[in-house]
Amino acid sequence: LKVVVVGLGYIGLPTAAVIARTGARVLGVDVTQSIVDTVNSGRVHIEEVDLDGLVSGVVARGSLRASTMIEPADVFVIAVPTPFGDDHAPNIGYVLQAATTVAAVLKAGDVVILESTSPVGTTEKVRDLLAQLRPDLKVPGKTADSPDIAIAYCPERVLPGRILVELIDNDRVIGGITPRCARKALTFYRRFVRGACVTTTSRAAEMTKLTENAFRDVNIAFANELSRVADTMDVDVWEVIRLANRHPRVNILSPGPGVGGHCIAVDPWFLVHADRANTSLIRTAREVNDAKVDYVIERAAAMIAAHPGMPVACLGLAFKANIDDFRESPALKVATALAARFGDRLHIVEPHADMLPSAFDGTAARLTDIDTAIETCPIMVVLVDHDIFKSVPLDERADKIVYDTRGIWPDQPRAAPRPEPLRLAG
Ligand code: SAJ
Repeated sequence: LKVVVVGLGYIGLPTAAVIARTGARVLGVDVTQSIVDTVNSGRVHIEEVDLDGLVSGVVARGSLRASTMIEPADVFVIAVPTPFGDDHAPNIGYVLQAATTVAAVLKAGDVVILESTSPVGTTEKVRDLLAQLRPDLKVPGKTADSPDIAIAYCPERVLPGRILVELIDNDRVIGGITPRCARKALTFYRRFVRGACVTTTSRAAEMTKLTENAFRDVNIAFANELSRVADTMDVDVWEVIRLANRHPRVNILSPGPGVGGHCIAVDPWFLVHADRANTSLIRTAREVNDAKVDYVIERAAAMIAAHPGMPVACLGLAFKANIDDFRESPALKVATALAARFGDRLHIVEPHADMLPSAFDGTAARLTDIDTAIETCPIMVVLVDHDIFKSVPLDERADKIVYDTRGIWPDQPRAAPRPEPLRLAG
Protein backbone atom coordinates (compact mmCIF):
# COMPACT_ATOMS: atom_id res chain seq x y z
CA LEU A 1 0.00 0.00 0.00
CA LYS A 2 1.30 3.45 -0.88
CA VAL A 3 -0.07 6.44 1.02
CA VAL A 4 0.47 10.14 0.38
CA VAL A 5 -0.15 12.54 3.26
CA VAL A 6 -0.52 16.16 2.10
CA GLY A 7 0.54 18.61 4.83
CA LEU A 8 3.24 17.68 7.36
CA GLY A 9 2.04 19.76 10.30
CA TYR A 10 0.88 18.86 13.79
CA ILE A 11 -1.57 16.27 12.40
CA GLY A 12 -0.07 15.26 9.05
CA LEU A 13 3.42 14.33 10.28
CA PRO A 14 2.31 12.10 13.20
CA THR A 15 -0.34 10.51 10.94
CA ALA A 16 2.23 9.83 8.21
CA ALA A 17 4.63 8.30 10.74
CA VAL A 18 1.98 6.08 12.33
CA ILE A 19 0.84 4.79 8.91
CA ALA A 20 4.48 4.17 7.93
CA ARG A 21 4.90 2.06 11.07
CA THR A 22 2.17 -0.30 9.79
CA GLY A 23 4.43 -1.22 6.89
CA ALA A 24 2.82 1.02 4.25
CA ARG A 25 5.10 3.12 2.05
CA VAL A 26 4.32 6.73 2.94
CA LEU A 27 5.21 9.94 1.15
CA GLY A 28 4.64 13.16 3.09
CA VAL A 29 4.10 16.17 0.83
CA ASP A 30 4.59 19.72 2.07
CA VAL A 31 5.04 23.06 0.33
CA THR A 32 7.81 24.08 2.77
CA GLN A 33 11.22 22.80 1.67
CA SER A 34 12.77 23.10 5.16
CA ILE A 35 10.08 20.80 6.63
CA VAL A 36 10.69 18.26 3.85
CA ASP A 37 14.46 18.39 4.49
CA THR A 38 14.00 18.01 8.25
CA VAL A 39 11.75 14.94 7.88
CA ASN A 40 14.05 13.33 5.29
CA SER A 41 16.93 13.68 7.72
CA GLY A 42 14.87 11.73 10.27
CA ARG A 43 14.12 14.72 12.46
CA VAL A 44 10.94 16.60 13.40
CA HIS A 45 10.05 20.32 13.22
CA ILE A 46 7.39 20.12 15.96
CA GLU A 47 7.56 19.03 19.56
CA GLU A 48 5.26 16.10 20.32
CA VAL A 49 5.74 13.31 22.83
CA ASP A 50 7.65 10.33 21.25
CA LEU A 51 7.31 11.70 17.70
CA ASP A 52 11.06 12.20 17.18
CA GLY A 53 11.87 8.53 17.85
CA LEU A 54 9.03 7.29 15.65
CA VAL A 55 9.95 9.55 12.71
CA SER A 56 13.67 8.74 12.88
CA GLY A 57 12.79 5.01 12.91
CA VAL A 58 10.40 4.99 9.95
CA VAL A 59 12.63 7.31 7.90
CA ALA A 60 15.67 5.11 8.61
CA ARG A 61 13.68 2.04 7.46
CA GLY A 62 12.68 3.85 4.27
CA SER A 63 8.92 3.63 5.00
CA LEU A 64 8.52 7.43 5.31
CA ARG A 65 9.87 9.98 2.85
CA ALA A 66 8.99 13.62 2.32
CA SER A 67 8.87 15.75 -0.81
CA THR A 68 7.46 18.98 -2.19
CA MET A 69 6.28 16.97 -5.23
CA ILE A 70 3.31 14.63 -5.22
CA GLU A 71 3.50 11.06 -6.54
CA PRO A 72 0.83 8.49 -7.46
CA ALA A 73 -0.48 6.43 -4.51
CA ASP A 74 -3.41 4.25 -3.42
CA VAL A 75 -4.63 6.48 -0.57
CA PHE A 76 -4.33 10.27 -0.23
CA VAL A 77 -4.79 11.89 3.17
CA ILE A 78 -5.21 15.69 3.18
CA ALA A 79 -4.20 17.33 6.47
CA VAL A 80 -3.69 21.02 5.71
CA PRO A 81 -4.81 24.04 7.75
CA THR A 82 -8.26 25.65 7.41
CA PRO A 83 -7.84 29.09 9.01
CA PHE A 84 -10.53 31.74 9.07
CA GLY A 85 -10.35 35.07 7.34
CA ASP A 86 -12.26 38.32 7.70
CA ASP A 87 -15.58 38.09 9.51
CA HIS A 88 -14.54 34.59 10.74
CA ALA A 89 -15.26 33.16 7.28
CA PRO A 90 -13.55 29.77 6.94
CA ASN A 91 -10.81 29.65 4.34
CA ILE A 92 -10.69 26.26 2.58
CA GLY A 93 -8.14 27.49 0.06
CA TYR A 94 -5.40 25.14 1.29
CA VAL A 95 -7.79 22.16 1.09
CA LEU A 96 -8.74 22.98 -2.51
CA GLN A 97 -5.07 23.55 -3.34
CA ALA A 98 -4.20 20.13 -1.88
CA ALA A 99 -7.06 18.51 -3.84
CA THR A 100 -5.74 20.15 -7.02
CA THR A 101 -2.31 18.67 -6.33
CA VAL A 102 -3.82 15.21 -5.72
CA ALA A 103 -5.97 15.44 -8.89
CA ALA A 104 -2.83 15.48 -11.03
CA VAL A 105 -1.84 11.92 -10.04
CA LEU A 106 -5.25 10.37 -9.26
CA LYS A 107 -6.16 7.05 -10.89
CA ALA A 108 -9.07 4.61 -10.76
CA GLY A 109 -9.19 2.68 -7.47
CA ASP A 110 -7.70 5.49 -5.35
CA VAL A 111 -9.13 6.73 -2.05
CA VAL A 112 -9.02 10.45 -1.14
CA ILE A 113 -9.56 11.33 2.54
CA LEU A 114 -9.89 14.82 3.97
CA GLU A 115 -8.87 15.15 7.65
CA SER A 116 -8.68 18.95 7.96
CA THR A 117 -11.37 20.56 10.13
CA SER A 118 -13.74 21.94 7.51
CA PRO A 119 -17.09 23.67 7.10
CA VAL A 120 -20.01 21.37 6.31
CA GLY A 121 -20.05 20.64 2.57
CA THR A 122 -16.29 20.91 1.99
CA THR A 123 -15.83 17.24 1.07
CA GLU A 124 -18.51 17.64 -1.61
CA LYS A 125 -16.61 20.68 -2.90
CA VAL A 126 -13.45 18.57 -3.06
CA ARG A 127 -15.42 15.95 -5.01
CA ASP A 128 -16.72 18.60 -7.43
CA LEU A 129 -13.21 20.00 -7.91
CA LEU A 130 -11.77 16.54 -8.62
CA ALA A 131 -14.61 15.88 -11.09
CA GLN A 132 -13.85 19.15 -12.86
CA LEU A 133 -10.08 18.61 -12.97
CA ARG A 134 -10.33 14.93 -13.94
CA PRO A 135 -13.33 14.47 -16.26
CA ASP A 136 -11.85 11.08 -17.24
CA LEU A 137 -12.63 9.66 -13.74
CA LYS A 138 -16.14 8.84 -12.48
CA VAL A 139 -16.58 10.49 -9.07
CA PRO A 140 -18.91 9.23 -6.32
CA GLY A 141 -22.41 10.65 -6.00
CA LYS A 142 -22.32 12.02 -9.55
CA THR A 143 -22.55 8.83 -11.57
CA ALA A 144 -25.04 6.01 -11.88
CA ASP A 145 -22.17 3.62 -12.60
CA SER A 146 -19.76 2.44 -10.00
CA PRO A 147 -17.36 5.35 -9.38
CA ASP A 148 -13.63 5.15 -10.08
CA ILE A 149 -12.50 6.77 -6.85
CA ALA A 150 -13.68 6.98 -3.23
CA ILE A 151 -13.82 10.26 -1.27
CA ALA A 152 -14.37 10.54 2.50
CA TYR A 153 -14.10 12.96 5.38
CA CYS A 154 -12.47 11.63 8.52
CA PRO A 155 -11.68 14.36 11.04
CA GLU A 156 -8.64 14.13 13.26
CA ARG A 157 -9.53 14.46 16.96
CA VAL A 158 -6.15 14.06 18.64
CA LEU A 159 -5.03 16.16 21.59
CA PRO A 160 -1.63 17.87 21.28
CA GLY A 161 0.69 16.20 23.78
CA ARG A 162 -1.10 12.85 23.33
CA ILE A 163 -1.21 12.72 19.54
CA LEU A 164 0.52 9.35 19.06
CA VAL A 165 -1.67 7.65 21.66
CA GLU A 166 -4.94 9.22 20.52
CA LEU A 167 -4.26 8.61 16.80
CA ILE A 168 -4.51 4.92 17.59
CA ASP A 169 -6.89 4.69 20.55
CA ASN A 170 -9.55 7.29 19.72
CA ASP A 171 -12.74 6.29 17.94
CA ARG A 172 -12.92 7.65 14.39
CA VAL A 173 -15.87 9.10 12.52
CA ILE A 174 -15.64 8.20 8.84
CA GLY A 175 -17.97 10.12 6.54
CA GLY A 176 -18.24 8.92 2.97
CA ILE A 177 -19.63 10.85 0.03
CA THR A 178 -21.45 7.51 -0.42
CA PRO A 179 -21.62 4.45 1.90
CA ARG A 180 -19.19 2.69 -0.42
CA CYS A 181 -16.68 5.54 0.00
CA ALA A 182 -17.01 5.26 3.78
CA ARG A 183 -16.33 1.51 3.64
CA LYS A 184 -13.19 2.06 1.52
CA ALA A 185 -11.87 4.65 4.00
CA LEU A 186 -12.79 2.37 6.90
CA THR A 187 -10.55 -0.39 5.52
CA PHE A 188 -7.68 2.11 5.52
CA TYR A 189 -8.20 3.36 9.10
CA ARG A 190 -8.52 -0.19 10.45
CA ARG A 191 -4.81 -0.60 9.58
CA PHE A 192 -3.75 1.57 12.51
CA VAL A 193 -6.81 2.57 14.61
CA ARG A 194 -7.63 0.49 17.69
CA GLY A 195 -10.68 2.60 18.60
CA ALA A 196 -14.07 2.04 16.97
CA CYS A 197 -14.44 3.29 13.38
CA VAL A 198 -17.98 4.53 12.83
CA THR A 199 -19.24 5.34 9.35
CA THR A 200 -21.63 8.12 8.32
CA THR A 201 -22.05 10.75 5.62
CA SER A 202 -19.34 13.32 4.89
CA ARG A 203 -21.65 16.18 5.95
CA ALA A 204 -22.47 14.56 9.32
CA ALA A 205 -18.76 13.86 9.92
CA GLU A 206 -17.85 17.47 9.10
CA MET A 207 -20.46 18.80 11.51
CA THR A 208 -19.46 16.27 14.19
CA LYS A 209 -15.92 17.64 14.26
CA LEU A 210 -17.11 21.25 14.57
CA THR A 211 -19.60 20.18 17.24
CA GLU A 212 -16.93 18.54 19.40
CA ASN A 213 -14.81 21.67 19.58
CA ALA A 214 -17.82 23.99 19.99
CA PHE A 215 -19.00 21.81 22.89
CA ARG A 216 -15.65 22.21 24.61
CA ASP A 217 -15.55 25.94 23.94
CA VAL A 218 -19.04 26.46 25.41
CA ASN A 219 -18.11 24.47 28.52
CA ILE A 220 -14.83 26.35 29.03
CA ALA A 221 -16.75 29.62 28.58
CA PHE A 222 -19.03 28.57 31.43
CA ALA A 223 -15.99 28.02 33.67
CA ASN A 224 -14.44 31.33 32.58
CA GLU A 225 -17.66 33.21 33.28
CA LEU A 226 -17.91 31.56 36.70
CA SER A 227 -14.37 32.67 37.55
CA ARG A 228 -15.30 36.31 36.93
CA VAL A 229 -18.42 36.03 39.05
CA ALA A 230 -16.39 34.37 41.82
CA ASP A 231 -13.85 37.22 41.71
CA THR A 232 -16.67 39.71 42.12
CA MET A 233 -18.02 37.70 45.06
CA ASP A 234 -14.50 37.25 46.52
CA VAL A 235 -14.95 33.48 46.48
CA ASP A 236 -12.31 30.95 45.37
CA VAL A 237 -13.67 29.66 42.03
CA TRP A 238 -11.50 26.54 42.19
CA GLU A 239 -13.05 25.53 45.47
CA VAL A 240 -16.56 26.19 44.12
CA ILE A 241 -15.85 24.02 41.06
CA ARG A 242 -14.37 21.21 43.15
CA LEU A 243 -17.44 21.25 45.38
CA ALA A 244 -19.98 21.55 42.55
CA ASN A 245 -18.28 18.70 40.68
CA ARG A 246 -19.11 16.41 43.62
CA HIS A 247 -22.67 16.47 42.26
CA PRO A 248 -23.09 13.29 40.18
CA ARG A 249 -24.32 15.16 37.10
CA VAL A 250 -22.09 18.27 37.24
CA ASN A 251 -18.68 18.34 35.56
CA ILE A 252 -17.35 21.89 35.22
CA LEU A 253 -14.13 22.44 33.26
CA SER A 254 -11.25 24.68 34.37
CA PRO A 255 -11.18 28.44 34.00
CA GLY A 256 -8.01 29.93 32.56
CA PRO A 257 -6.68 33.07 30.90
CA GLY A 258 -8.76 32.34 27.78
CA VAL A 259 -8.90 29.67 25.10
CA GLY A 260 -5.99 29.17 22.74
CA GLY A 261 -4.73 26.86 20.05
CA HIS A 262 -5.80 26.69 16.45
CA CYS A 263 -8.87 24.49 16.95
CA ILE A 264 -11.21 25.42 19.77
CA ALA A 265 -10.72 29.15 19.30
CA VAL A 266 -11.39 28.78 15.55
CA ASP A 267 -13.76 25.91 14.74
CA PRO A 268 -16.91 27.19 16.51
CA TRP A 269 -16.84 30.18 14.14
CA PHE A 270 -17.37 27.75 11.23
CA LEU A 271 -20.76 26.85 12.71
CA VAL A 272 -21.57 30.49 13.49
CA HIS A 273 -20.61 31.58 10.00
CA ALA A 274 -22.77 28.86 8.43
CA ASP A 275 -25.91 29.70 10.44
CA ARG A 276 -25.65 32.99 12.28
CA ALA A 277 -29.35 33.04 13.20
CA ASN A 278 -29.20 29.85 15.26
CA THR A 279 -25.81 30.03 16.97
CA SER A 280 -26.16 32.71 19.63
CA LEU A 281 -24.89 30.42 22.42
CA ILE A 282 -21.86 29.25 20.44
CA ARG A 283 -21.02 32.81 19.40
CA THR A 284 -21.41 34.14 22.93
CA ALA A 285 -19.14 31.39 24.28
CA ARG A 286 -16.46 32.47 21.82
CA GLU A 287 -16.86 36.07 22.94
CA VAL A 288 -16.76 35.11 26.64
CA ASN A 289 -13.53 33.18 26.14
CA ASP A 290 -11.92 35.95 24.09
CA ALA A 291 -12.97 38.57 26.65
CA LYS A 292 -11.36 36.51 29.45
CA VAL A 293 -7.93 37.42 28.05
CA ASP A 294 -8.62 41.16 28.42
CA TYR A 295 -10.04 40.63 31.90
CA VAL A 296 -6.89 38.78 33.00
CA ILE A 297 -4.66 41.49 31.50
CA GLU A 298 -6.52 44.24 33.38
CA ARG A 299 -6.60 42.33 36.63
CA ALA A 300 -2.91 41.40 36.48
CA ALA A 301 -2.01 44.97 35.49
CA ALA A 302 -3.95 46.36 38.48
CA MET A 303 -2.09 43.96 40.80
CA ILE A 304 1.32 44.85 39.35
CA ALA A 305 0.60 48.60 39.38
CA ALA A 306 -0.34 48.38 43.06
CA HIS A 307 3.25 47.26 43.84
CA PRO A 308 5.50 49.79 42.07
CA GLY A 309 9.01 48.69 41.19
CA MET A 310 8.63 45.04 42.20
CA PRO A 311 9.84 42.41 39.68
CA VAL A 312 7.06 40.26 38.20
CA ALA A 313 7.28 36.67 36.90
CA CYS A 314 4.87 35.55 34.18
CA LEU A 315 4.76 31.77 34.22
CA GLY A 316 4.13 30.25 30.78
CA LEU A 317 3.52 31.35 27.19
CA ALA A 318 2.17 28.16 25.57
CA PHE A 319 -1.53 27.84 24.78
CA LYS A 320 -1.81 24.99 27.27
CA ALA A 321 0.20 22.79 29.60
CA ASN A 322 3.37 20.92 28.65
CA ILE A 323 3.53 21.81 24.95
CA ASP A 324 5.68 24.22 22.91
CA ASP A 325 2.82 25.58 20.80
CA PHE A 326 2.23 29.34 21.17
CA ARG A 327 -0.43 29.70 18.45
CA GLU A 328 -3.40 31.79 19.57
CA SER A 329 -2.05 31.51 23.09
CA PRO A 330 -3.90 33.59 25.70
CA ALA A 331 -0.80 33.37 27.93
CA LEU A 332 1.28 34.96 25.18
CA LYS A 333 -1.31 37.73 24.73
CA VAL A 334 -1.39 38.46 28.47
CA ALA A 335 2.41 38.39 28.86
CA THR A 336 3.05 40.67 25.87
CA ALA A 337 0.40 43.16 27.04
CA LEU A 338 2.01 43.24 30.50
CA ALA A 339 5.50 43.51 28.97
CA ALA A 340 4.40 46.56 26.97
CA ARG A 341 3.11 48.23 30.14
CA PHE A 342 5.65 47.15 32.74
CA GLY A 343 8.79 46.70 30.62
CA ASP A 344 11.88 45.59 32.49
CA ARG A 345 9.96 44.50 35.57
CA LEU A 346 8.71 41.49 33.57
CA HIS A 347 10.50 38.12 33.79
CA ILE A 348 9.02 35.49 31.50
CA VAL A 349 9.39 31.79 32.35
CA GLU A 350 8.70 29.36 29.52
CA PRO A 351 10.67 26.10 29.62
CA HIS A 352 9.57 25.33 26.05
CA ALA A 353 11.24 28.45 24.57
CA ASP A 354 14.94 29.20 23.94
CA MET A 355 14.24 32.87 23.33
CA LEU A 356 11.29 35.23 23.68
CA PRO A 357 8.90 35.15 20.69
CA SER A 358 8.96 38.15 18.37
CA ALA A 359 5.74 39.45 19.97
CA PHE A 360 8.02 40.77 22.76
CA ASP A 361 10.22 42.76 20.36
CA GLY A 362 10.50 46.35 21.52
CA THR A 363 9.73 45.47 25.16
CA ALA A 364 12.30 45.12 27.93
CA ALA A 365 10.89 41.80 29.20
CA ARG A 366 13.41 38.98 29.54
CA LEU A 367 13.28 35.18 29.52
CA THR A 368 14.39 33.43 32.67
CA ASP A 369 14.08 30.05 34.38
CA ILE A 370 11.74 29.12 37.19
CA ASP A 371 14.40 29.04 39.90
CA THR A 372 15.67 32.53 39.07
CA ALA A 373 12.10 33.79 38.93
CA ILE A 374 11.38 32.40 42.40
CA GLU A 375 14.54 34.03 43.76
CA THR A 376 13.98 37.45 42.19
CA CYS A 377 10.23 38.03 41.75
CA PRO A 378 7.87 38.75 44.65
CA ILE A 379 4.93 38.93 42.21
CA MET A 380 3.88 35.91 40.12
CA VAL A 381 1.24 35.63 37.41
CA VAL A 382 0.52 31.97 36.54
CA LEU A 383 -0.62 31.74 32.91
CA VAL A 384 0.05 28.09 31.98
CA ASP A 385 -0.30 24.94 34.09
CA HIS A 386 3.01 23.37 33.01
CA ASP A 387 3.99 20.50 35.36
CA ILE A 388 7.23 22.28 36.28
CA PHE A 389 5.23 25.21 37.70
CA LYS A 390 2.80 22.93 39.53
CA SER A 391 5.71 21.27 41.30
CA VAL A 392 6.94 24.49 43.00
CA PRO A 393 6.43 23.69 46.71
CA LEU A 394 4.48 26.00 48.98
CA ASP A 395 7.51 27.04 51.06
CA GLU A 396 9.12 28.59 47.94
CA ARG A 397 6.08 30.75 47.14
CA ALA A 398 4.11 31.21 50.37
CA ASP A 399 5.14 34.88 50.65
CA LYS A 400 4.56 35.71 46.97
CA ILE A 401 1.83 37.94 45.63
CA VAL A 402 0.16 35.52 43.21
CA TYR A 403 -2.44 35.77 40.47
CA ASP A 404 -3.00 32.10 39.58
CA THR A 405 -5.21 32.10 36.46
CA ARG A 406 -5.01 28.29 36.18
CA GLY A 407 -5.58 27.27 39.79
CA ILE A 408 -2.35 25.25 39.96
CA TRP A 409 -1.53 26.25 43.56
CA PRO A 410 -4.71 25.52 45.56
CA ASP A 411 -2.69 25.71 48.79
CA GLN A 412 -1.51 29.29 48.15
CA PRO A 413 -2.45 31.11 51.38
CA ARG A 414 -5.59 33.21 51.01
CA ALA A 415 -4.01 35.60 53.50
CA ALA A 416 -1.42 36.54 50.91
CA PRO A 417 -2.30 39.79 49.15
CA ARG A 418 -4.73 38.97 46.35
CA PRO A 419 -5.65 41.07 43.36
CA GLU A 420 -8.65 43.32 43.83
CA PRO A 421 -11.85 42.20 42.12
CA LEU A 422 -12.14 44.10 38.87
CA ARG A 423 -15.32 45.21 37.21
CA LEU A 424 -14.75 45.73 33.53
CA ALA A 425 -17.24 47.48 31.33
CA GLY A 426 -19.10 45.11 29.01
N1 SAJ B 1 -8.76 25.02 28.37
C1 SAJ B 1 -9.24 25.68 29.48
N2 SAJ B 1 -9.94 24.97 30.41
C2 SAJ B 1 -10.18 23.63 30.26
C3 SAJ B 1 -9.71 22.96 29.13
C4 SAJ B 1 -8.99 23.69 28.18
O1 SAJ B 1 -9.04 26.89 29.66
O2 SAJ B 1 -10.82 23.06 31.17
C5 SAJ B 1 -8.00 25.77 27.34
C6 SAJ B 1 -6.58 25.28 27.16
O3 SAJ B 1 -5.71 25.82 28.09
C7 SAJ B 1 -6.31 25.75 25.75
C8 SAJ B 1 -7.66 25.59 25.06
O4 SAJ B 1 -8.62 25.56 26.09
O5 SAJ B 1 -5.91 27.10 25.73
C9 SAJ B 1 -7.82 24.35 24.21
O6 SAJ B 1 -7.19 23.24 24.84
P1 SAJ B 1 -7.78 21.76 24.79
O7 SAJ B 1 -6.85 20.91 25.53
O8 SAJ B 1 -9.19 21.76 25.25
O9 SAJ B 1 -7.88 21.39 23.27
P2 SAJ B 1 -6.85 21.43 22.01
O10 SAJ B 1 -7.09 22.71 21.28
O11 SAJ B 1 -5.47 21.11 22.39
O12 SAJ B 1 -7.42 20.18 21.17
C10 SAJ B 1 -8.79 20.17 20.82
C11 SAJ B 1 -9.38 18.81 21.23
N3 SAJ B 1 -10.82 18.84 21.10
C12 SAJ B 1 -11.63 18.45 22.11
O13 SAJ B 1 -11.21 18.08 23.18
C13 SAJ B 1 -13.10 18.47 21.85
C14 SAJ B 1 -8.78 17.73 20.36
O14 SAJ B 1 -9.40 16.48 20.62
C15 SAJ B 1 -8.97 18.08 18.88
O15 SAJ B 1 -8.39 17.09 18.03
C16 SAJ B 1 -8.27 19.40 18.63
O16 SAJ B 1 -8.91 20.40 19.42
C17 SAJ B 1 -8.40 19.72 17.15
O17 SAJ B 1 -7.41 19.50 16.41
O18 SAJ B 1 -9.49 20.12 16.72
